[in-house]
Amino acid sequence: MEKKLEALLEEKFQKNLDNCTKEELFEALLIFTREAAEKLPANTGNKKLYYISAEFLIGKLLSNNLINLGLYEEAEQILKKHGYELCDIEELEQEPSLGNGGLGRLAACFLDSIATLGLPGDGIGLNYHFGLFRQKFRNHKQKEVKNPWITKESWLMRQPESFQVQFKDFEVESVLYDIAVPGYESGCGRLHLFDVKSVDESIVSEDSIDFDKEEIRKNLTLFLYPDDSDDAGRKLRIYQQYFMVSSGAQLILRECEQKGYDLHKLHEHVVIQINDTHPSMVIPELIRLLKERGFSMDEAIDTVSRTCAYTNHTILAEALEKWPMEYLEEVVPHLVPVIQELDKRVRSRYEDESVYIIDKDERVHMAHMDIHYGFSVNGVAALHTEILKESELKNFYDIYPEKFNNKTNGITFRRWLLHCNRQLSAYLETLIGSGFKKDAAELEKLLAFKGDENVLQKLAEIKLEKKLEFKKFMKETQDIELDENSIIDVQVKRLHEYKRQQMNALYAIYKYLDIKAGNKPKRPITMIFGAKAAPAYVIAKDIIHLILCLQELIEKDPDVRPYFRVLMIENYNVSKAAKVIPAADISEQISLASKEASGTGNMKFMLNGALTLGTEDGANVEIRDLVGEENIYIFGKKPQEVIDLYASEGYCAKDIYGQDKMIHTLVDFITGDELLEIGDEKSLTRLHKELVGKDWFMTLLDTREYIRTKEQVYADYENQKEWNEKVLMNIAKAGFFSSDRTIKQYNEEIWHLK
Ligand code: B1N
Repeated sequence: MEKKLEALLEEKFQKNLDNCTKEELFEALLIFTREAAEKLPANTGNKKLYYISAEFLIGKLLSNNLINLGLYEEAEQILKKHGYELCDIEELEQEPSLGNGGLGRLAACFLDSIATLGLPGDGIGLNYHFGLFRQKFRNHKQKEVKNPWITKESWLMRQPESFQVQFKDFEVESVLYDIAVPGYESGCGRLHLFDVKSVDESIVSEDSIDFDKEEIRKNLTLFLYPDDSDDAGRKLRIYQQYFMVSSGAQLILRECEQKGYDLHKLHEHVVIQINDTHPSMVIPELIRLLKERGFSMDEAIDTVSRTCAYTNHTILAEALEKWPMEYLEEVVPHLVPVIQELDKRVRSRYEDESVYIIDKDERVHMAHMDIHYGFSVNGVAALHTEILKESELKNFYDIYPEKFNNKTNGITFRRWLLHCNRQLSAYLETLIGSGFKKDAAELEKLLAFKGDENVLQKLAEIKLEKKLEFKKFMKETQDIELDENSIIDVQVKRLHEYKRQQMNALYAIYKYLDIKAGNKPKRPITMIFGAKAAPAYVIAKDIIHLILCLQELIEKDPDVRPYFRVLMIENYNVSKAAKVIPAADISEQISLASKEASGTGNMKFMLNGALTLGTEDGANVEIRDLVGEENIYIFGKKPQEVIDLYASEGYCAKDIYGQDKMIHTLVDFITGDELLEIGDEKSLTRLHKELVGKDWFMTLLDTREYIRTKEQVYADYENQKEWNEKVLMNIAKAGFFSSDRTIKQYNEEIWHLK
C-alpha cells in the first residue's frame, strides 16, 4: 500500500508521503481505497435484490471502506510512520448528505450487511448534488444553507450507460454514478445513483437553498426533500420519484436482458424492495415497460406483483403519500392508465372503499398500490408491525394476512462499533475473542464478566476516553468546553413533535429552576441535543429556538452552568453521530408511544454502552425485553393507551396545564422574562400556544413521569458498580440489533437469494 500511495502522490502532485499536504494525502488514500473496492468481485447469484430508496445516508466512507477491505491497520501504520493520524485525515472527507435520518441511514446499513453476507444486491437511488441542507445556528435559530458535498475526487464513478426518462412535456437523459460497497471481509455490492445530465448547480445562489422550481431539467437532482416522517406533497418530488424509478426499472430490465433471462420469469431473478412509498411508482412503471416488451396486462401485473416487496416505516398519517391524480396527469400521464387499471381490479374484488388505490377525492394512495401489487409488506419493529396489522392497515391485513411480516431494524456494527469505538471493540476482543465481528450474537459471551469489577472499571475508562475525544471535537468545531466528568445525556435525531424534544427541554427548565432554588446536583449534568428541522416545519424550528435560548441562558448563568448545561450540536449528521454516541451515558428515546416505528439511534447507543431512557415505543420494547426491566428506564403512557386516547379524543393539554402547578410553571417559563430577553417573542409564544392549546403528541401527558424517571437515572449513576453492570448488559445484548441479523431475515423470509 505504501508504494501505491507514493506512486499516486507522485503522479497527481509530484509529492511523496513526507512532503505532501493532508489534503493531498486524503485524495491519494481515497483513490487507493476506491480502486481496491472496485477490484473486489461482485457478489453473484441467480437472483438479485434491488433495494430502491429515495435516501441512502451513507456517511463518510474512507475509514469504513478501509475496515471492510481489511486495510485499516496497515493504512494507520503507514500514516503514523510519516507523521500523520488516519483519524485526522478522515476528517477531510465531505459527508454525502443523501438522506434525512433513520430511513436513509437504515438503507446504508443494509447495503453494508448485504455486501458482507455475500448476497447479490444493489441500491438504487438519486445523486442529489446538494443533498439535505447544512444547518447553521444564527441568532439562536436554524438557518439552512446548501450542502455541496461532491468533490473532484469522490467515491462516485461515472458509468457508461444512460437512459431516457419521459415526462409529459419533455424527456431527460439519466446518467449513472456508482459507489462500490465493499462488504466486511467479503465481496462487493453497488449503490447506483442516477442523475439528470442537464442538472445545473449554478441556479442555486451562495449560502441558500432557494432555486427556480420551474426549471425541472436543471433542478431535478439538486436537493433532497428535507422531510422525515412527513410528506411534502410537492410536484417536484413526483418528478424526482418517477425519474428514480424509471431509471431504476430500465437498469433492472437491461441487466436481466444482458444475462439472457426470460422476463416472464423476472421474479425468479429479481426482487425489488421498495423502501417506503417514495419509490412506489416502480410498480406501474415496470408494468408499463413489460407491456412495451409484448406482455399482456395480466402477465405484466402478475410478474411485477411477484417481484416487488414493500417496507412501511411510519404510521404517521401525514407521512403516507397520496398524490393527486391531477399531479400525475401533469407529470407522468403515461402511468395514469396503468394506475387506473390497478385500481379497477381492486374495486372489482373488494367493496371496502378504504382499500382502494384511488380515493373519492382522486388521490392515489401509494401504500395501497404497494400492498395490493407486492408480495410482502413489512414493518420495522415488532410493535410497529402489530400496529400495522391491528389498526393502521387492518383492512389490508384482513385481505392478505400472508403478506404481512416483521423485520426489526438493525445497524451495521462495522460503523457503529468497530469504527466509531475502536477502543471498546479492541477491549471486547481481548475478553471474548474476535468472533463477534462476524457474528454479533457472540457479544453475549460478555455476560460471563458481569460481576468482574476490573472489566466494569475498564468499560468506564473507555467511556471517559470517548468523552474526552468528543470534548476535543466540540472545542474544535463549536468552541464549547465540555466537562468530561459530567453525566452525558443525549437526544440526537431529527426534530419532530412526536419525538418530543420539547419534553426534554421542559426537563431542562425544571432542572434550571431547581438549581436556582438551591438544589445542586451531586454531579454535573450535560444535556446534548442534535437535530435538524424541515425548513417549513415551523413548530419544529420553534423547538430548536427554545433549546438554543436555554443554552444561552444557562451558559451565561454562573449559578447553574457549573452543575447543569444544555448544548446543541450544529448540523447533526452521521459523522457527528459517530462522535457523540460513544461518549453518551444516557440515550433519550422519548417519542410518544406508538409513534416511532422503530428508531435505530436507540440501538447505536446501547451498543456503545449508554442506558436508554425511553417510552414503550418502536424497538425500545425489544431492547427492554432483551436486557430486562432493571437495565433500562421505561416510562410514560403505553402504546395502547395512546391509541385509545386518540380514538376517544380524550386528551386535553389545557386541562393538565390548568391542574398541574409544576407543569404550568415549566410551560410558562417558555414565555417568561428570562427567555424573552434572549429569544424571539413570536416564536416562543407560538410554541407556548401550541403546547397548551394543541399538543398533538401529548407532551404534557408524560412530562411528570419523565422528570421523575430522569431524576432516578441521574441518582442511579452514582452507584457506578451497578451502573456499569447495566452498561455491560446492554452491550452484551446488542447483538440482536446487528443489521446482519435483519438482512438474514429479509433474505430467508422475503428475498430468497442464494
Ligand atoms: O424510518 C426509520 C425508523 O427507525 C424510524 O422510526 C422512522 O421514523 C423512519 C418521509 C420518512 N419513517 N418515515 C420516514 C423519511 C423521509 C420522508 O420524506 C418519511 N422515516 C422514517 C427506519 O425504519
